[in-house]
Amino acid sequence: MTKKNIKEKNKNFDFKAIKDKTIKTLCDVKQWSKSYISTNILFMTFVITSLINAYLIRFFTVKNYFNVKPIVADFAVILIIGAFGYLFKPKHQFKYYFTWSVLFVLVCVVNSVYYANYLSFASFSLLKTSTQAVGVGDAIGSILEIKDLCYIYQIVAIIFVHSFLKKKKYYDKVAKIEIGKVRAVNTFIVGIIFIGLFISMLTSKDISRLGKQWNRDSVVMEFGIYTYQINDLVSTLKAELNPLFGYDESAKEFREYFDTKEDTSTINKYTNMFEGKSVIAIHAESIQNFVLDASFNGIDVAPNLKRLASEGLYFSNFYSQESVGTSSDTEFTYSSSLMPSTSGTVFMNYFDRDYRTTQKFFKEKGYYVFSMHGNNCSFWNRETTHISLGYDRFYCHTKDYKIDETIGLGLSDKSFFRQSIPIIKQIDKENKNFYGTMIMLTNHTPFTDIDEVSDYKVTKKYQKLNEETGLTEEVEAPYLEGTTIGSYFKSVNYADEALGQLLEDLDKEGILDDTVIIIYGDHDNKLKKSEYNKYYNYVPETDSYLKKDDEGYTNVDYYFYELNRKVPLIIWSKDKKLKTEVTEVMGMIDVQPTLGNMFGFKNEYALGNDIFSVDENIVVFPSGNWLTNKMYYSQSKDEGKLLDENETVSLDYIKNNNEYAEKLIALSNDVIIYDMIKKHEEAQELLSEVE
Ligand code: GP9
Ligand code: MN
Repeated sequence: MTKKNIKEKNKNFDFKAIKDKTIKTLCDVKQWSKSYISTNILFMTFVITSLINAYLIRFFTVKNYFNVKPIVADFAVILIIGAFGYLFKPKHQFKYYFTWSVLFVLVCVVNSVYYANYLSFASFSLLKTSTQAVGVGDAIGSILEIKDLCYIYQIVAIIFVHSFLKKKKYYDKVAKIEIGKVRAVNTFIVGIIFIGLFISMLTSKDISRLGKQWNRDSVVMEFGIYTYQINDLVSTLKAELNPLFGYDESAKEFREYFDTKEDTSTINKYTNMFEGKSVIAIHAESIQNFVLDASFNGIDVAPNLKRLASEGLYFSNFYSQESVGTSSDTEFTYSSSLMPSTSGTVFMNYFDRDYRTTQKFFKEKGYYVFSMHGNNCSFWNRETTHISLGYDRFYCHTKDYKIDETIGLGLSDKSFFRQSIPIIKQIDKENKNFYGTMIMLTNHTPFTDIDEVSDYKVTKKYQKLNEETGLTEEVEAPYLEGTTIGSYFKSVNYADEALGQLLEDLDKEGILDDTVIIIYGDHDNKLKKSEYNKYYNYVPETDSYLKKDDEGYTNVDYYFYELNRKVPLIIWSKDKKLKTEVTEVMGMIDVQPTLGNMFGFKNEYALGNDIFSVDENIVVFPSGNWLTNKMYYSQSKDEGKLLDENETVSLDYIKNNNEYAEKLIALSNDVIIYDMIKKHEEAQELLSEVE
């Protein structure tokens, strides 16, 4: 045999052996898979349906269809939870998987509804606010969509599969071969392997976001819905326990920040301008800024707001910084110059802390400080929190008002204002000065009741050629009639009329002569992008909408939507017509320092700025996103939009602002959780006593 032949033979031999081995392995795998599948049907139904639902919820909300990370994370969580099902006898496993299916479906449905209404994911911390759930219940109910319920098929599927298996005596057969503990351990180990794989895909930013949990969208985008919800449960429990841990480190950061903080406040032309004047601050529910420019057939949506804005100080680039606490977060941020808390809400969870509020400063000046609201006194825990914020009295609901006209969530704004006049008159008589907050209610989502009381039309009239007569005539296209955004405009128009009436009545009583009016929109209207598309892209001639490539098309994309969420802030007084528009970007957190400058008080623990003392301001949102006069930056997307595309910013600019945003949120949260202001003051006092 030649050398060549031997080589040839060896080669043939090796190849055959490998081939046989491969075929055998494949057969084994096939056999094993067949037997695995036929004896794990219920478990697999649970895994597959849970996985599909986890994908669906992201599909309908954050829309990151092609990201593998959340799929791996969801799969790992499902496997680990599913593994424990094997610890039950086969015939009892259904109860286990059924219970988890119901829980998972609940997570998906609740988050789907919550996202549709609040563009964020639900939090266990809000369970504490169960009274609020009742309050906004009708709002949510009317916006429930089919897609919110599609997840329920999982429960149907698991029941169906179970009854089928029962009929086929499947559980008895499996009981004979299944060693539950082994399957549980094996499945658990596979779950852990997937967790390992998932962790290897994570960036340090992802991990820090999971820890902080304030960027809910990006947690769901990267970690999937189940990890998000489990993590949320942990951080909600932590919120209860937080004050017990981590104080020293946070106190150090707090001291460092305030010790090195440079005082940017200046004496400017607004300093002490309104010292000694009374104040009525109007919390304008869901009033967004763009309504000031809106009109239908030549009739303004909000003529009163427009007039006040043109006569007074009008902040036209002003943003709310609310989180899950919506109205209550705005009340807090407005009053304290702190950000909302990152878990739970200040009004429900951290109301008993010592905050340096505008209300307390006015009280120190001898003002009578009160608040008024037509809705339930306990909503957002206001009855308690308002007192701890420094109000002397909270006039609310049936305690102080006759619920004689109901629109949407409760007492109509017109009736609320009408009934408030005699109360304010009395306060004005009994006190030299007062500071009052009036919380409006009618313009609250879903705006559906308004059609019954409003005759404001959201149609579009246009000229059309009558081909028979050859003359042009006016035709009315339906435009926004019957749409949610149409109802919103009607509702804003109603709220604006109510405001106009209030000011007229206050004037008649002589109260406006010595009172400054502050109006702020508390947050955006929570409408979907598709509603804005109806507003911006309507074609009356064809009763249809412009398409992407059509001339004049407005693309309501992510950035358009976010930038459009701004709300009005107006400071107006009858005798001082300031007629000034302030275009610098400004957040709710900046209101207290700005008012402080005008009314003569200063909160040394404020995290915002007097807008007249800064050259370039930054608005940080609770999501970690931020806005300057140059750009809007989304931390969850890790990208931003330049407001003027001809300008540029450096990478350092973005990095520094990202860091600032994270620092601000964390610091503010520490102040809230650890009652830092009180503790710091106590420590200072002790120190001065020792000295
Ligand atoms: C309820 C009202 C609305 O009293 O302030 O609260 P919101 O749902 O906007 O937080
Ligand atoms: Mn609100």
